[in-house]
Amino acid sequence: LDEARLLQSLTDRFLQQRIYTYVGDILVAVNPFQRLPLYEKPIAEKYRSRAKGSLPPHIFAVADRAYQAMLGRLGMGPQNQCIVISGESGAGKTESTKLLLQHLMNLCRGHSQLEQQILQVNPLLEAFGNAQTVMNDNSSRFGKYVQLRFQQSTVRGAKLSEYLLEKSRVVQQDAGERNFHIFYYMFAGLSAEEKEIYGLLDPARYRYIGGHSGTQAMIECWKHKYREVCNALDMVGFQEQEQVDMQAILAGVLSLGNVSFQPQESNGAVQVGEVSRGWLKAAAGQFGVQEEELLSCLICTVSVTRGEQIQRLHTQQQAEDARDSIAKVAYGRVFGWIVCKINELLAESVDPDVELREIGILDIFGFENFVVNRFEQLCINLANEQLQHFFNHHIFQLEQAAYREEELPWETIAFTNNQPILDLLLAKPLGLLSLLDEQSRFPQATDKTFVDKLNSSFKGNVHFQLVRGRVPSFSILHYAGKVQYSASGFLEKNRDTLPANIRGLFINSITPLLSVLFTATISRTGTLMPHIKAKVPLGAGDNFNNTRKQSVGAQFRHSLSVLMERVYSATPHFVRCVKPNSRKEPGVADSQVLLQQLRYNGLLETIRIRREGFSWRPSFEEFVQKYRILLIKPDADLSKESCLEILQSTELAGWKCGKSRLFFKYWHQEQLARSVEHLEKAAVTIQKTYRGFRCRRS
Ligand code: AD9
Ligand code: MG
Repeated sequence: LDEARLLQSLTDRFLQQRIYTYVGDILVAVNPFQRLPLYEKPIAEKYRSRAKGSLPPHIFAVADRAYQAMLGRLGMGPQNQCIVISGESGAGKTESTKLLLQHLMNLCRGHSQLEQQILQVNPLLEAFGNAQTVMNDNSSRFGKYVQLRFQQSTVRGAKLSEYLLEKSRVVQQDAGERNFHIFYYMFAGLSAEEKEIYGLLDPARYRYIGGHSGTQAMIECWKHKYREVCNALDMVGFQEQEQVDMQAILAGVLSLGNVSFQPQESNGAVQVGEVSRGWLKAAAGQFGVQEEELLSCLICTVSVTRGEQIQRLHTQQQAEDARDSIAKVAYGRVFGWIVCKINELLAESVDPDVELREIGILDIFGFENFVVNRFEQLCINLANEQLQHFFNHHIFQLEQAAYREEELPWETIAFTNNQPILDLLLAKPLGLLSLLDEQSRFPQATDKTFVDKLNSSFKGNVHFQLVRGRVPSFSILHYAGKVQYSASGFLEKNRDTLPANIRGLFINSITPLLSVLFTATISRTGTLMPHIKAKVPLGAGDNFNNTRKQSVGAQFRHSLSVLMERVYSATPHFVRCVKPNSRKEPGVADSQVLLQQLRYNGLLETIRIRREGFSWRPSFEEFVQKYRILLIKPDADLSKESCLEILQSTELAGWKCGKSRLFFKYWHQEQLARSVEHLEKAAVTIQKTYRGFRCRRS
């Protein structure tokens, strides 16, 4: 099998609307960009406890396999599972996640309230965390890891971890992009009276949503989505007052965005004109704070040095930055709070002694390369590098190391290891993020001095390129291609400081939710802990004026390493999403676009290792314990000889025997499971017949 044939095969299948293909035990999903009749109930019913090879490849089969494996029905004992979905922006990760969740809930079959709540989490998160970008109309602007917790076959709880929401989108979007969906949904879905309550006017007037309104068809769709969000909020368990407060904060953010400033007058303070006063008043009203206090946060910074309050007046630029910081922090905190609230509402309530098993699903923001790439893209692409590394580690490194250790005859398969890129970004103390932190601590440092530092540190590094031009920039050669980053704003975004007076302003808000958001901190387990003095709010991604500041880069690095620990400790299932073309068109396969993804995904090497490799490697003891039933010899000793005896009694071919374990292809496991099933059925039949025979005799 070569590259051309793999491409041909995927293309042919795609054009016949067969979008799913297995590469060994990895599922490749080509985005159809249209609804296909693949997910109806009768089809879902088929993918229930079925051997993988017996039905066409499907995302439901991945869910089924993870579920069966979690329950220990695939011969390895019950184990935590994780499903890792990767692919560039717009490739179909979030859609795949939804289908996986839907099928997993279907497999539990309890129709419980919890299952319904879990399914409602997605529309909620998408409304607040997704937005239209040039690469995807419904692009995830945050990463998420959903952990479903099971007690035997029943789901008992769910936990959500959220990674780095792209808060900057609240205040700025590039051409062809939009703000977070929820803003448009609100305008389309709120009644005239409700809009009046929230002080919302014509959407075309708001700067933060770029004056965008939509076509009539879009507005209809948004209206429908708004109702979906409200239903989801109700279903998951958000109180009515919380929902009202949440929308008031969002309306306040929009009004605040329209406040503009004129240059300083003689007293040195920036001026706010008549029209802006109106917007300021509206924002203060929605935030439940005093207009003058809000104004003071915009036009000056207050700091306390040796017990003395020092007031520093803002320039026009600083006032605009303060306005945008308030908008970003308010939105970011609402999002963080939604996630915490979901975690509180969906947490399992079981006896701590009950052992729960877990299936995690990872859906992050895909690899991005825009015309202008910023700090956010660097973080997003770093997360994708990590994931690619995990994939390589699991598929190539671990596997080949195991063959060597067990002295199996094996010809090493080369793969592109992206460790050098991870080192470039993450190494301490000389990786890019560390250098950024170091520069962020110098008050005099600028984005330019940061790039100079990078240029001198990474001279000669093949993954780093210097870019000459007016704006300080640099390029990184990622596993998925070269990306040029504009360094403007890197230092500020990494520091992400929030002046103490802004925090004070919101703590004193009469809008209960705002006050909670700024008093509470978010614990390391992702729950909201009100009235605890804020330390470093994890996940919320912003810093207060306190001594133990942690940069955004450092927080992100930490949360990525926690995530990696989680996925490394579970049995992974991989779904590789690919985009058939860059124009979001159904039925069009662009071979260049496809080929590029197949190459950087390492799919060709994956095919080789999957064809030649052995995905299931039980020890001799494990194997005999599980399959001695096939010999009908309960006392068979746990030795290599017993293993061979068992295997000779079956028709299995193509397995290998190492020093301490056996090596099987993934389908062997299914064949063995079927043999056991047959034997058990036969035993039951014999028992019944024997009983019937005894009855008749007596
Ligand atoms: V990003 O990294 O979050 O920007 P994703 O998540 O990989 O990206 P997403 O799942 O949002 O991409 O898919 C993009 C669009 O493709 C969706 O909005 C759908 O319109 C379309 N899509 C993807 N998968 C399917 C599918 N299985 N069936 C139908 C699909 N449409
Ligand atoms: Mg997505």
